[in-house]
Parts: sequence; C-alpha cells; structure tokens
Amino acid sequence: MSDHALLQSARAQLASARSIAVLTGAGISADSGVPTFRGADGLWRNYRAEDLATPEAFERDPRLVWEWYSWRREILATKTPNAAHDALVRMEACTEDFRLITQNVDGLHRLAGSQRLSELHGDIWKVRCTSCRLVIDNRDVPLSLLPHCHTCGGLLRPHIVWFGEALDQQILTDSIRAVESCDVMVIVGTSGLVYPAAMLMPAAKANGAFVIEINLDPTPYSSDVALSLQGRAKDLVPLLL
Ligand code: BV8
Ligand code: ZN
Repeated sequence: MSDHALLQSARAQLASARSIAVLTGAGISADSGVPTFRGADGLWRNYRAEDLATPEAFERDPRLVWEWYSWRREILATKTPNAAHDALVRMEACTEDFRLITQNVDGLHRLAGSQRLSELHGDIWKVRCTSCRLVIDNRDVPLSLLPHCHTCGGLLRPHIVWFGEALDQQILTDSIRAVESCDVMVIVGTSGLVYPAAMLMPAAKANGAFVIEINLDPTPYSSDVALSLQGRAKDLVPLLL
C-alpha cells in the first residue's frame, strides 16, 4: 500500500474508534530536541544510562546520579512540546475513551495538556524522599546536588522508575486495562525494548485492537502491527486526525 493509502486507512480506523490507547517513547520528544535513549545523539552514548538509572548507582554515588538528572533537566527546561504532543491532546479531546501511556519522564505530554495520561517510568520534575517516601514537585534547574527532605531530612531521589525497580502498580494496571479494551492502539517513537512497557502492544493485539506504529525506523513491533508508518512523529501524528 502507498504511504497515502496507509495513512488513509489509519485515519479511518481512528475516526471510527470509540476507545483509543496511545503508547509513546523517546522518539515523540526527539522532535522537541530531547535526546533519545538509543539514537545517534542518545543519552546512552554520552552517559551509560544503565550504569546511572539504577538504585545501585544511586546507593553507590548519589551525587553522580543527581548530576546526570540535573544535566537532563537543564536540557529539558529549554524544550517545548511539538506538533505530535499537541495532536495527541486533540485526539484525546475527541475520543470518548482515551488513555495516553508514556515511557518518557520529560513531562512534555503534561505540558502540552494531555489529561488522561499514565507516566509509566515516573517524572523527572518530581523527587521522592528515600526515608518518608514523600513525593514533591521540584523544578529546580540545576538541582542542588544531594537535596534533602524538609520533613524528615532524608535524602531525596528522582521520582523515576530505575532499571530493576517495579513500576507503580496502579499506573501499570490502568495502562494494561486501557490496551486490553481499546479498538485502536497507536505506538509512537519507541524501540520496544524495555519491559514491562513492551508487553502493552502484544496485549492490545490479543484483545483484537488495530495497532498502528509510527517510527523513524523499523522496530521489533513493525512486522507485528496492522499499520507501520515510517517517518517523524511531528509530521505523521497530526495527519492521523
Ligand atoms: C522491572 C527511567 C522488575 C530512567 C527507564 C531482559 C529481558 C526482559 C527484561 C529485562 C531484561 N533484563 C532486564 C530487564 C528488565 C528491564 C528491561 O526491560 N531492560 C531492557 C533494557 C532489556 N526492565 C526493568 O528493569 C523495569 N523494571 O522489570 O522490574 C521488578 C518487578 C517487581 C519487583 C521488582 C522488580 C523498569 C524499566 C524502567 C526503566 N526506566 N527510564 C530514566 O529515564 O532516567 S526506561 C528508558 O527506556 C526510558 O524511560 C525510555 O522511555 C525507555 C524506552 O526507550 P524508548 O522510549 O523506546 O527510547 P529509545 O531511544 O530506545 O527509542 C526511541 C525510538 O524513537 C527509536 O525506535 C527511534 O527510531 C524512534 N525515533 C527517534 N526519533 C524519532 C523517532 N520516531 C518518530 N519520530 C522521531 N523524530
Ligand atoms: Zn522525608
């Protein structure tokens, strides 16, 4: 099928969908200038994220981990949502049953105005006390290194799910429920490598959903989805409406 026909088919499926679930990854924020995890400009190239985004790394050297998050916040503080984030806000407004599930911690979907949003891996603009577990909004850029809780004096950590850590059970349950009941699932800008987020697409397919992928490159999902649209999220997502 030509790209135009693929797009027409995707639009038709979405126009008639009562329930839509969307899963996004770092690729949707790439068009806002935010480095992806595994791309050429990837965060993982300059900083071995698997060495930093773990509880062991924080235990061993909290200052280094805070420096990495502070550096990411400095990048993010200058970034704004792009046309793909904005198009998903419009899609939510005209869909009866909608859930946006993101692996991104950059806060750009929230900034764009998405409401029915599940942040699987947390939020870089929140911190959590390692003692009393209080979660606090904190937009300091740069972050004071080794910030401490005003309530109990405990060391604060990023409110982010690190590798080897369990996701928030409620957020995961809401996300699984959404993909198991949707008519159409749209997957934008993820390499589909990280679990349990990577299980959401097979779960949607098992429920009979029509799955559409938007990605710059082919991914492990591409051969399994109903429609795979290749291109930039900021160009393609708005065309789905
Ligand atoms: C858990 C927060 C258990 C950190 C992140 C072996 C097999 C299976 C699983 C595992 C395994 N070994 C280890 C595991 C488990 C592990 C895992 O999945 N590892 C992977 C690497 C194999 N998972 C975990 O540890 C999870 N926890 O399993 O806990 C447990 C259970 C109970 C009790 C205790 C423990 C926790 C996972 C969460 C990790 N945290 N982020 C931080 O951000 O600082 S994950 C990190 O990767 C980011 O959140 C990111 O969002 C996520 C996924 O990456 P992508 O978003 O896909 O980004 P990527 O760069 O990879 O791809 C970008 C895509 O966009 C590309 O496809 C590119 O082509 C495309 N693109 C680029 N530009 C554009 C574009 N597309 C469109 N337009 C463009 N312009
Ligand atoms: Zn505390």
